[in-house]
Amino acid sequence: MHALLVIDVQNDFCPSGALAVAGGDEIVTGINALMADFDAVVLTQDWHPAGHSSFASSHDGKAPYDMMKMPYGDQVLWPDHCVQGTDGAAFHPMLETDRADLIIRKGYNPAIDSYSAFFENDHKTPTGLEGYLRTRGITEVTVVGLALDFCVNFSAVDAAKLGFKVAVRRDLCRAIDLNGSLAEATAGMTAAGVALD
Ligand code: VGL
Ligand code: ZN
Repeated sequence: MHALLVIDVQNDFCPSGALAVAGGDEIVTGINALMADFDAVVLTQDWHPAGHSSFASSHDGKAPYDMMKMPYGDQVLWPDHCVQGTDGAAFHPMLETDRADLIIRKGYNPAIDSYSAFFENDHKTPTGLEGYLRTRGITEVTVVGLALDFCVNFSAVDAAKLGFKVAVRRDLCRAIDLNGSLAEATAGMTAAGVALD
């Protein structure tokens, strides 16, 4: 059984959004077309409370894209984005959300960011997605969405570490590419055994 995992195709990651990823909206039609080919479709939604610890605005003297040491490791500080209930946190209006079997939210813990669909950024706290996929008999996952070098990357690597067979369709992803993050993500996914299509 094979699941399509659609990562964070939300307004704030599309052009004119708060954390716009170049070309983020170009992948929506292709993702919609892919949905019918899978046994399960799962969407993730970045879903932060206002004042989230990953926002630069939550820390005196910090600017977006600065780094900060958190108890769980290094964290990029982002512009405020995907605040729960806002239009920026909503899915892109053209994304066929009605076809999703499951929508899983992440990043709701004020103190920890969550790039991966499987674990928060402490790499320990589960989101519950692993159990959902296993109990549905899923062994294989194809990952698409935003952003390739952050949430797609962490989700794909965690899925591979958990023993799923994983492919990333890079034509249906777009990257932020911050300080070499895309090259690092590509190397990390390859090392983890993720097939990069
Ligand atoms: C993401 C940065 C912050 C992503 C989410 O979806 O890749 N990136 N929050
Ligand atoms: Zn976020």
